Amino acid sequence: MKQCVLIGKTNVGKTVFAINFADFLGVSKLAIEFTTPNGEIYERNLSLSDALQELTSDTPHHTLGLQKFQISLPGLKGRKRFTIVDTSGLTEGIHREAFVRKAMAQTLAQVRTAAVILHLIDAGSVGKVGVLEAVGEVDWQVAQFGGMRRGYAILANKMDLMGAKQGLLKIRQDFPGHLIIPISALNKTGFTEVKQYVWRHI
Ligand SMILES: Nc1nc2c(ncn2[C@@H]2O[C@H](COP(=O)(O)OP(=O)(O)O)[C@@H](O)[C@H]2O)c(=O)[nH]1
Ligand SMILES: [Mg+2]
Repeated sequence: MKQCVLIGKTNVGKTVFAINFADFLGVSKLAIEFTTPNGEIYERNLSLSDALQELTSDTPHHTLGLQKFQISLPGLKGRKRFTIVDTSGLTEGIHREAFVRKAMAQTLAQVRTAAVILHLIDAGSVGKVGVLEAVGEVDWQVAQFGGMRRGYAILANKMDLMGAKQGLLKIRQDFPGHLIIPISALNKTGFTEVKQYVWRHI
């Protein structure tokens, strides 16, 4: 099964995007396969609203390990099935907790085999705190790696926040040559374009 991997710094909205994108694609219940950083696997069924409540948070590193679920995407030429892989957030430098470091290594391992890599950047914070704090070395690294292959796009998230327009301009300046799709994971805007992009690469 082809995989669409969500990657990016912690708190940029990867998990909100995963759940709301599933909703947008017509999924009403999620069968989520969790893989802990230690490699243990278990499955849970969650409604979309329970998933949003339990799995997203404004404290960093709420998602540790991988959360995968299957999506069936309807298109003109039938359906395509693929797996969305929500990953733990990347941080700058070497994190002090071994468990978090393990989770990050696990995230990077997913990227190698992914058909689609969606790299989320928080455009709302870029406008607010300046690109240096919101976008880090780790984002440049991901973009450099992603730019060498097919199926890599940047999602400029939180476009509903004040200052996000300015943030988007800055992201466009700083990541030239990449496809950048502005979205609000919270309000489900920009999702049609993301869907078309995923469809083309799955
Ligand atoms: N305003 C706004 N907040 C968002 C958006 N997407 C996510 N958030 C918030 O950002 C925080 C982190 O979201 P989460 O999905 O857990 O981030 P993750 O660590 O990348 O998985 C939560 O408080 C979300 O409600 C968005 O599009 N707009
Ligand atoms: Mg998360």
